[in-house]
Amino acid sequence: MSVQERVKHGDAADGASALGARLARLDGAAKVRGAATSALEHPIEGLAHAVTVQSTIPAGRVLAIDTAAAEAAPGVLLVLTPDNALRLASASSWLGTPPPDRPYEPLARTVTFSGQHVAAVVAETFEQATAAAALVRVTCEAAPAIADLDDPRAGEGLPIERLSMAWGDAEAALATAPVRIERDYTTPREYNVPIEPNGLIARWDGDALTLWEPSQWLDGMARTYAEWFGVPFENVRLISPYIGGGFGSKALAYAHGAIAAMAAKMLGRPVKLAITRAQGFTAYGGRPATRQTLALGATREGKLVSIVHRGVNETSIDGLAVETLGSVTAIMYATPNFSSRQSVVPVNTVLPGPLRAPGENPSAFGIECAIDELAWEVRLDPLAIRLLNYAEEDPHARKPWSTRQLREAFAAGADAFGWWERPLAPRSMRRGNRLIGWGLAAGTYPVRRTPGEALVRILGDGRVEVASSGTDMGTGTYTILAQTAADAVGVPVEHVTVSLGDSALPRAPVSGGSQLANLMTVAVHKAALAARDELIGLVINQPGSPFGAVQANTLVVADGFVSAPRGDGPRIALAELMRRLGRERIEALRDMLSPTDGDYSLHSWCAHFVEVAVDEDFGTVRVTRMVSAFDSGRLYNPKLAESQWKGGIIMGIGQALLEEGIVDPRHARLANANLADYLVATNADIPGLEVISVGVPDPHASVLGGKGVGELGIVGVAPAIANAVFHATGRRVRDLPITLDKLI
Ligand code: MCN
Ligand code: MOS
Repeated sequence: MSVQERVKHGDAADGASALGARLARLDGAAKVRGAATSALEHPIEGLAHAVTVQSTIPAGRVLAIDTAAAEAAPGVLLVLTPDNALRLASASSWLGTPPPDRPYEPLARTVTFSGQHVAAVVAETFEQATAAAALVRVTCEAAPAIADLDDPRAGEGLPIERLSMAWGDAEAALATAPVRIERDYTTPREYNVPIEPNGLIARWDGDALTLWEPSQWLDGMARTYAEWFGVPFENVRLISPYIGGGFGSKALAYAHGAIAAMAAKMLGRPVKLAITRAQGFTAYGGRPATRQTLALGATREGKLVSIVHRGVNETSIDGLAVETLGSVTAIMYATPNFSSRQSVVPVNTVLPGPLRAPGENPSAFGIECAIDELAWEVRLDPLAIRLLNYAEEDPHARKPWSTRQLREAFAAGADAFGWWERPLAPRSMRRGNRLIGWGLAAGTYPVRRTPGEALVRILGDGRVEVASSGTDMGTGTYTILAQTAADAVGVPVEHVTVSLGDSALPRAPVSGGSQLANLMTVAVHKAALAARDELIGLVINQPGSPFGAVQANTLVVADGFVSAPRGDGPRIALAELMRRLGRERIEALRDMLSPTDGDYSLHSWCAHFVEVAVDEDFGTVRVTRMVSAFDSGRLYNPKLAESQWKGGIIMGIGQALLEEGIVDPRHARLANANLADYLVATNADIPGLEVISVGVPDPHASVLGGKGVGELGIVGVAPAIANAVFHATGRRVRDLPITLDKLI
């Protein structure tokens, strides 16, 4: 269906396709018809296939690798081990910190986790490589391992001083507070399992490397490959126009990428390496397990006087992953005394990575459960205690909020849910043998900003092109950028072509931290206005111009035509003007910066209201109803923003009730590295979800008024469900997921 037809079918309100309209995804048809080619589907001539050999021990040394049998197996082209591997250089960190001056070894000699790549086999077919990989004999000397946070060898951990936050005297205020609670909350390892598994095709042409690899950050990943192989950045081209989700797992280049690119270089042939679903649990890390202790001190009326917070998360033995557990704790509620400290505990796992709302998500689980426990302690309604302790400014940064429509979110959510009917005491509602409970929790996510550019080009035929190395994970980037350019230039949205997902295009920041929409719309808006203004300037100044007598800034560009302000002059199509100018293109490249005035604390906010039904006999929990209200500022496309919020909520329901990486303490190995045993939410787990926008344009977050959307939805869902389960059953489950064994 063309955009025009979709508009007629009511996908876009009032035929509007401008920024803010409910335009359906422009890439939607290609995605559902299978026409959106995934990285690994690219038909590349002469492809060889790589399969890695993984360690079966969690810690120790590789003593010897016997490759003879594998080398003799049918179709085998190369068996890679640390001994014949190419020498690679270390790459800069995620934040661009220069690399240490030592080689990077994607095949490990020293094993630090079970599943680590220690060798790789490249063969003519995937089946031959898989069969030969099973013939590689690895001899190891095992060392004692630390399985997880509960391992007696784990120790107290390493403090992360830069995350310490304190004001007032939290310990003293806690000690004298009339009401005190102190509780521990834990979240297990959780994994990124997007529908499209990771993997890549790597091909060298001389010293130029082309990679077809799903990517949330083409620029950053291309830089990593360039540094590993010691070639200029321009020599690396990463191509990723469509990706089947990532949730944080596709922002960086991993060891398997280095292995595939190395094999391709050594063989002089393109190499494909597909990460299997099982390998998706060890080829990159998910959210680390976390433990938080929250002590709240309050008056008898429920007003906070102190919060003492301690958080710890797992990291890997030789890498640092920090899940910022105090991030929501420090800003959600007003308290005169506060202290938060964080530490990490190295365990034998792959380096944990980002998973939808890293930091904020588990942080909210702690504080949003704890405030609920305090509410019950002082017999106050959970919404009332949140309003009583509402933070009128950022309590940590001591700055005004740019916008904080959290009160509005509470009100709108409560009204739509019917919260006001809620009986205070737990176990007061039931339907047959099912106990009914209502819970709520708030969430937040910061507005982040990193640099980048976008290019907008008006073509000779009046069409408009947008180009950037940014990505669309299913979020809607293609669509909102077409809307932005159409608006700013003044053409119908179907005259705009958006090119994304190619590192050769102007550099974009990571599609992570819920920042891409705000940053890219600003850059495209600026570039589109610049290109349009240049066109108008040229038109007005052309000898014999029909608009020669008109003031440039009064000309109207709309629907692909330029006309005089009151419609009393000529009305000429962009294509015709370009022809008269003899121009094939007019283009502008602009950055993503929004001018800022004043110093504000920038965040998006939400409130989730949940009804659960808990089977009294079996302890099974079902979410039966949910209403969530969001402040993401101005929405660039409400249809897509709502879909993003719902996606986050669905993941949050899975997190609350199902998702749990189970570590076998004997082998420090994940026991459920597959989608049959690592459960994510399916349609049957999800009730009707009502989402409400209460945002107002935030001029400080972006000149276009938007705040983050993609990660916000998940934050606060798990505590809202835990709080509802308490209300249903009177049982407080502080360890996710809330499974039936914890309730019976
Ligand atoms: N949007 C809007 N109005 C705004 C802001 C955003 O309408 N003011 C809409 C747009 O359609 C935009 C989308 O929301 O494309 C997401 O925008 P934003 O919040 O800026 O997030 P990013 O574009 O940076 O996307 C990344 C974010 C993150 S960090 C994770 S994790 C995540 C998420 O988006 N992973 C996803 N959503 C996902 N959605 C899908 N389908 N798959 C993933 O892997
Ligand atoms: Mo999102 S976890 O920041 O990619």
